[in-house]
Amino acid sequence: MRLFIAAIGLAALAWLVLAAFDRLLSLAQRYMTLPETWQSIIAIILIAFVLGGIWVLWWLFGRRPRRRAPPPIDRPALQARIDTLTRLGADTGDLNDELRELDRRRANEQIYVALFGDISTGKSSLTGALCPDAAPRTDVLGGTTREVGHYEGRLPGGQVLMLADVPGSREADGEAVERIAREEVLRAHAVVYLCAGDLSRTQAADIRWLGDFGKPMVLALNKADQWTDAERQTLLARLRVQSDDVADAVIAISAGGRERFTRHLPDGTVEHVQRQRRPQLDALYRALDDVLSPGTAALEDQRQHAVLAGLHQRTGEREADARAEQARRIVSRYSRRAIVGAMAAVAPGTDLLIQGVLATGLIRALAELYDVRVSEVDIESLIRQARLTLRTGTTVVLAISGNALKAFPGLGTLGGGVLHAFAYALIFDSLGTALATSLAATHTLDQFDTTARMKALMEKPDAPRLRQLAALTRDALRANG
Ligand SMILES: Nc1nc2c(ncn2[C@@H]2O[C@H](COP(=O)(O)OP(=O)(O)OP(=O)(O)O)[C@@H](O)[C@H]2O)c(=O)[nH]1
Ligand SMILES: [Mg+2]
Repeated sequence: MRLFIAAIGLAALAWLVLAAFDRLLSLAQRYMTLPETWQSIIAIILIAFVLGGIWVLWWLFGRRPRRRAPPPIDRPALQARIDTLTRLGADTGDLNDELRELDRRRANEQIYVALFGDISTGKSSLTGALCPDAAPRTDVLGGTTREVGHYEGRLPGGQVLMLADVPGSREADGEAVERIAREEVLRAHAVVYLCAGDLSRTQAADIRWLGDFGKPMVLALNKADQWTDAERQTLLARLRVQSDDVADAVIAISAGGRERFTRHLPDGTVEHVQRQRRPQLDALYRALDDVLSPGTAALEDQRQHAVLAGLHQRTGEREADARAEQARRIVSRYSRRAIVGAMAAVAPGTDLLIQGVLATGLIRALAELYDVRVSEVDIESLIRQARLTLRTGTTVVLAISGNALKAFPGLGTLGGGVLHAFAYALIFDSLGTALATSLAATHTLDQFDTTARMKALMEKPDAPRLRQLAALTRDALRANG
């Protein structure tokens, strides 16, 4: 049957192709019979159509750098999430400041261009070259710029720009300044990414990061005076490949910078001289003209998009932190109950069995915190799995608890049963912490992932955690008498 349908389909297709061909032939024949002037007019129109089609295809697929625009972020929804975080006690001052800065820049209608790149690639030198009145500090030492500086510059065509000179990336221990730099880069309408040779893996990742935010971007190979023409061309070709065609333009420039040399004078004395290298920025002027050509309104839309996408990420991180903090409180509350429960048991056995009611409460509370729906059956099977895990680890848990008692002598004085109380604290804390991290990572109740994490936490607790559990056990026991 399928063969039959396929045969009919093929026959219909062949008939259509033949008919189209026949039509084309008859059109061609009629064309040949037309007077010469008509023939020329039709030929010109046809050629114009073909050229127009090629141009549209090139415009659609050829020229555009390969970039994905981030998904649009709903600002009122984002604001609501930030407000919820504020109510939960999280520090959201910087998130609100970012929104205010977004509005402030929209109102002042200035075009911002950020200079971004690794330390010592010449960002401050380029700022100095583009804004002759500004004098940002530059030095051969990496990490010279420590904060964002704004300088007004003007392109040869007359366009006024606000340049942002930001601290360089990849300085040892420079995560904090690097974050400041990235946040500033997202606030700009366009970015000039500076490098001084082949891209390292981290530099290529920076460029992809910019591309993911849809940033208009020029990749500039600086210090081009250090290379011959041929070397420069080879480097530029390699940069295009390494940057995965994400940049709007890949160019070579010379920001200038200072050069130091020694001069031997006729009287035999030696002089150390510093002078400014001549900047070569024509390619940059052309690339910036091109990148900024969509105009203020279009660039501003893109900018807002990127800032909101960045804020969405930061808010998400803050939400994850706030949840983790709440999860810690829940786990601590249940571990405390487990300690009290252990002491209340008439004769605590050596078989450490997870206390079903408490474990159910803990699992429910954490699942609710992470918005994961769980059924009775899910909870039952997680507890069963946790008990199985525990059975093989009982001796280890008791040994660890025994050692912890010796390490925290205050506990030993609290009398019998403390060993079990501490063991319960370790078990509940391991189960709760494991479940919270598993829920955060997988967004489902995965009993195998949870119990694998639980086993690791139970059998290899680190010293600060043991200390904290010892304190919890001591306080719970003292409070209960
Ligand atoms: N040969 C050459 N050297 C340059 C050029 N531009 C800058 N330099 C030198 O590169 C060094 C670093 O320049 P900076 O402008 O301080 O670099 P930066 O990117 O601002 O550095 P950080 O602020 O530390 O991130 C200085 O010694 C400059 O003189 C250039 O076009 N050619
Ligand atoms: Mg600098």
